[in-house]
Amino acid sequence: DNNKKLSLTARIVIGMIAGIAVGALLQIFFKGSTIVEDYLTNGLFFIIGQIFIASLQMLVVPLVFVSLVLGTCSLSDPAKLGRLGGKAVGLYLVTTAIAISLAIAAAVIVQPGSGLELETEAVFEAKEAPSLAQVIIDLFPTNPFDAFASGNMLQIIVFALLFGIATALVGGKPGERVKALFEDFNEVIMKLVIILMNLAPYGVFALMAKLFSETEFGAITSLGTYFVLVIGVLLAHALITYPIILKLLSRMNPVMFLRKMREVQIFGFSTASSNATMPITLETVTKRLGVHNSVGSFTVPLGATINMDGTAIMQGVATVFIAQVYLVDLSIADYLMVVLTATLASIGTAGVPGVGMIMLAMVLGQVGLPVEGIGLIIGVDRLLDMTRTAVNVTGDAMVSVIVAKSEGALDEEVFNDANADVKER
Ligand code: DAS
Repeated sequence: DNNKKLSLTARIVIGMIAGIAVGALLQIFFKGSTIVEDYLTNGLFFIIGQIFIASLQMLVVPLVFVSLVLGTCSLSDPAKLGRLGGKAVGLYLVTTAIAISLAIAAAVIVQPGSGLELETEAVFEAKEAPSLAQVIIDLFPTNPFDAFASGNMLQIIVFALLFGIATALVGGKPGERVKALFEDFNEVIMKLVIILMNLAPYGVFALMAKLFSETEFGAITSLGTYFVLVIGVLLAHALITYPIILKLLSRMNPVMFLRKMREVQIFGFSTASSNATMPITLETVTKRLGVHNSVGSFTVPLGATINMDGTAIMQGVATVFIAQVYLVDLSIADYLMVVLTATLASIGTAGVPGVGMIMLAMVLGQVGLPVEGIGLIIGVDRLLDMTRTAVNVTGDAMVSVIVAKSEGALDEEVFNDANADVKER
């Protein structure tokens, strides 16, 4: 029965640790062996890892559309949506601003970049940060099927909201039938999510084994202070800021919250993609944390797209670090511009691997720092990307709980039940 079978979380943790161990051993004992490289690192591990991530991403668009239409047409009154949206977006922006301010303060105190002479690698061109007007205009899909095909998350969210509101307004037989249809679809897709979660130990193993068998950790030593500082602020944000905010705004138990978020954080860490992790975030938020689908189906996809506290933390530290290496003195106004640009830049970009570096180019451009400064830190960014993605998804879940609680849409019994939904897994 259940307690004999290892819990899914345990199996995923074992998969992660085994992957790291195997990868490290291969790097230590079989360095440069083409057999290992061709048949394992770039062979078996690569294939299994990519299939695992693809299978998660495969579910994102159908899951977001179906769960959000269902969630929206289940709302008692559509006016609630405005309140919900306002609270969610407000909290996402505030937590991101807190995150980046923490990061800048820490970097100004620790001075990770002072006295460093580093050569830079070639980097990409800085894209202009999107204007707020453009971001708002881009929210509305001219063709929903194109939004689906390109995975334009914000446009899918807007279309699903409109479709759900219209379904609720139609009411009567047609409304009921559409709602019933989406309820059944949602059950099926959620079952798919559970099936994929059971494949996670192997997928996480493969991702970790590949990463640790090929990553040169030497670069970290020369950027040690920068690397440790980013990790430190990320941990502080997840283990101190979030528990304080959760306790203050929802009175729910932060320890129970973080315990239940472990799996989601491992998915975020191993995939380095909030988007790919979204099905797990949504399943955990609704089935284990007790957030009603009418809230979670909106706040989780929205958060995965516009809420990236971990990314903002890296950008805060990286900006100060690069300014220090290039001996540029940033003023308070510059730092405020960094906070504003990083927050705005995170709204327009989806949660996929490496997007933080691309947004960093926008931030540097806005304060007149040399974009090639990214070349200094890109070498250690993979591990930092994984860690900050785990923080990003934690923030999405936390805001979902707070908003649900404030809307009376949080099942506190489920939240406080350590074994909620374990049997399903
Ligand atoms: N990997 C991004 C995410 O999925 C974060 C980042 O690139 O900074 O949230």
